[in-house]
Amino acid sequence: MPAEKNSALEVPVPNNGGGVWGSDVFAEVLRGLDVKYVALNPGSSFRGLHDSLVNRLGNRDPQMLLCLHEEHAVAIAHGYAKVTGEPMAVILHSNVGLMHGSMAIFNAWCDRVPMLIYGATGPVDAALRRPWIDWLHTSRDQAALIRNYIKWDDQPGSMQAGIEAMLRANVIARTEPTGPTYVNFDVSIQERQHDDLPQLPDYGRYQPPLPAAPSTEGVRRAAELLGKAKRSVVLAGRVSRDTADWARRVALVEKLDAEVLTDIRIGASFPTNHPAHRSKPAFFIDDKAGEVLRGADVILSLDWLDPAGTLKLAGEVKAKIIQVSMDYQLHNGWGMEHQGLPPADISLACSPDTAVHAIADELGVGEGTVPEDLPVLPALDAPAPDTPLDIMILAGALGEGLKDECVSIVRLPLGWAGETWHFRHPRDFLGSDGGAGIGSGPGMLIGAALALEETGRLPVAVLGDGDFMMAASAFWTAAHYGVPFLAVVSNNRSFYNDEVHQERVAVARSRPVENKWIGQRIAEPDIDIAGVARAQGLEGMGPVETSGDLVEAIRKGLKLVKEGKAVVIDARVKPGYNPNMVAGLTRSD
Ligand SMILES: Cc1ncc(C[n+]2csc(CCOP(=O)(O)OP(=O)(O)O)c2C)c(N)n1
Ligand SMILES: [Mg+2]
Repeated sequence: MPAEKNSALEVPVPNNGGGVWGSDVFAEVLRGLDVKYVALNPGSSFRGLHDSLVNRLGNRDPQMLLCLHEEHAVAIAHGYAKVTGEPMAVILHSNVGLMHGSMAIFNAWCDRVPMLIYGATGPVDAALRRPWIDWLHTSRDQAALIRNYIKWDDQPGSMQAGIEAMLRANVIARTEPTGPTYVNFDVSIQERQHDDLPQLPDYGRYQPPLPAAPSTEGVRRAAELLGKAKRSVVLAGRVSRDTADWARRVALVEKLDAEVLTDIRIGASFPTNHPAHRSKPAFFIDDKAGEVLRGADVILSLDWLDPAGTLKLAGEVKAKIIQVSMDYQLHNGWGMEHQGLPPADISLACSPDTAVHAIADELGVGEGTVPEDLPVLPALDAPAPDTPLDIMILAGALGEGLKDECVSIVRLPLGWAGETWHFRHPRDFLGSDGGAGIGSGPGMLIGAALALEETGRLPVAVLGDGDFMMAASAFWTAAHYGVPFLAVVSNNRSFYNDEVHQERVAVARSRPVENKWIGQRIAEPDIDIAGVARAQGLEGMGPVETSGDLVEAIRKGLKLVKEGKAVVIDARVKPGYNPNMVAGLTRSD
């Protein structure tokens, strides 16, 4: 668990009294749940809880992370959970803060990360409401705003009920498949005084269940099918960040002599430089991956993000399919993030790594070799220094600039070509935003960077300029709390994804493709990305326009990151996506 951030910061003067208040109890429970940080933007609906965190707990365990927008607070918790697998707490002010946070909650939900979201409402008892503002910020069934994309919510009616709600929300958020939960505290319950602190729970007795085991019969049949297969394919999907799980996965693949596909929307799941790895991690499978799937006789889907969509893209696939996933438990009829319904000849209802261990045990596969923390391995040579930047040249320059460094790639932009870089460890790459809600990159980078500090890895992100600007005010939190990272903004001065779409529409309608940039290009004036960073206390560098200048900026930036600084480099790139992404985005079926 990462240590507290900047221990000299935001230390309250000692408080030795003031009685016991409802929110003091909730703050104590938060500490009891072993939550290290609570990301928030303030609001009067939780002024009681805010006071308790500062004056009862002394702003430690958990420590507050002040954010300039609720969307950033949630994104920070999201990034943190992607590294640790642990939930961070977030507090959102009444209905308005919840509305601000909601897109980021959707991203976290789609990405299946645990998160403890707390909220507050004006007094449920109308007689207690202050004129005007308490009425504005009280909604009936506030959680209805987000209920379709969280696992559980409650609005407890008393302090005692609040304790139970917090315990239950914690268990549910951490139970696989993990996800966000929401507890909404009535301001009056927070601000009610009590004679004594109640008996606090024995937290060890309110833990998530042990991992569900797959059916013995299912594992036996899966092992038999895989053991006999002539050409098996493993779809390495939403697996854990655990190195022992990674080792066993690789060992199983080697024993089966299987082929493996990985996905750039989720974190590193298999060594991409392994001889069994096929094609490249991508948003949409390409022809090569399709060929692999069409040639398979057995496919093992390890909670692959979209097996039905992948099969559709591949064409005629004859293989028997073993589907490992518990994701169906979260499918609720509102969102379609469950994707198409895949066929399955054997279905194992457990986490993908539990299945891997069980199948490996059945086949007598050893533990495998735990991966090491290694320096980056780009798959491109360094480009000539005077080459103008595009997304491919940027990848080559990044590799050169980060040479010999052990980093975690926290985020890659939409146009990234998966073949340009290798991942050899679960922390080499953390994947994407889950819900494709733009404006999550900065917050998720900060949360991941916070969690990565103890790993010795340097957090590195390549962010789209649109993503960067939508959430630019997230960065102040990194400067304030001293969270180091290197962010390279792949600045094509456009919401380029949508230029791709306008081009498709123009072609289909025989209209001028030359107009695709209108309403998309972020130019005239060009944004001073480095200035936006500097204005908030970060180190801002650039703009750079060539490979050589980017390599130099990265090297300078790395020195600063190692001194604890958050660094942003503005890399001006020619607009463009890799062809596979363009094809996937613009398909009509
Ligand atoms: C909240 C939200 N608004 C709009 C979109 C539509 N959208 C998808 S990608 C994209 C462009 C993102 O721009 P940038 O981060 O600069 O990436 P680029 O495509 O230019 O590489 C937009 C606007 C979205 N997915 N989410
Ligand atoms: Mg852009």
